[in-house]
Amino acid sequence: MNQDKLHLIGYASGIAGVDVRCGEGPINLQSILDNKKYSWNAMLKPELNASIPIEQSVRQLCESLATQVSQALHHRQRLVVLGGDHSCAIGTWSGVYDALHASGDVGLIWVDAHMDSHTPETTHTGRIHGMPMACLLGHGLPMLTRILHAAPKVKPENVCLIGARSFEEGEAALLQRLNVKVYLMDEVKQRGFETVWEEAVLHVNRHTIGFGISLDLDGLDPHDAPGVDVPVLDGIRAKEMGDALSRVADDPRLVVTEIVEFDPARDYDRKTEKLIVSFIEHIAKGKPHDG
Ligand SMILES: [Mn+2]
Repeated sequence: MNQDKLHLIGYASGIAGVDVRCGEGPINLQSILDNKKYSWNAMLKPELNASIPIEQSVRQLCESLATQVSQALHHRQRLVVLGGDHSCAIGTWSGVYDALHASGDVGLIWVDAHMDSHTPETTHTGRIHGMPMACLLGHGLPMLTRILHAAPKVKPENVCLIGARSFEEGEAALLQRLNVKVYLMDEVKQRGFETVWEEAVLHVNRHTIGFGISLDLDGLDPHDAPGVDVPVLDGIRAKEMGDALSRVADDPRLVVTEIVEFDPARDYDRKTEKLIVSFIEHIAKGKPHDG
């Protein structure tokens, strides 16, 4: 196995989000990324069958993703998961849990304009892409919280949210009750992204054997990343995010990076597409893990 190669998994689904065309994101990226530099482990697609409820399809897809992620980690591959809507996080971090929980807990930095911490009790839209953070913390539909294992996949003290600026009371209340560290966008602007990011890296590494990144592109400023379904003004600048990814790419504690919510149909000038490619290149330049 070539340990230098960066491995990619596509979650080609937008069925849990606002616009199903979000599912085209990883397919679009697969067509332009150089196959000599990257190894695609899988391109997961939802079963299109109107008689299956969406949550059932999402569960199946996330279970496949979790299995793929776990296998990649068992083979010590350096891995990036590409969405697709953010429901893929349920699969990604369930797979990380499956592979690593015997060794210890894994931390998670979640960059997002939203909190994604709704449960069926608090959601206004019913969409699962607004629920993955809650699911991973063990709150929500059992069919989504119990993928591969019944246990919660991350512990609240090991999670950091960065960039939130559009959220509802119910989900904010859940995160507050669980004492999850949240850097609202106001704080990011006041203190600077780099400062907040470095603090977050320390936070998620305090009690863990490593950490992951879940990057929802809508956490970025829509001027920099227009190709998303739920843009919110005044986000993190792409340059700062890219610099942060460059800095952590060499960090042996970085387990998996996930980049989600790319919708090519809403992109213009291929701006978001080029940005994602540059992010993946930053991560690919990092040193491979010691065997
Ligand atoms: Mn999200």
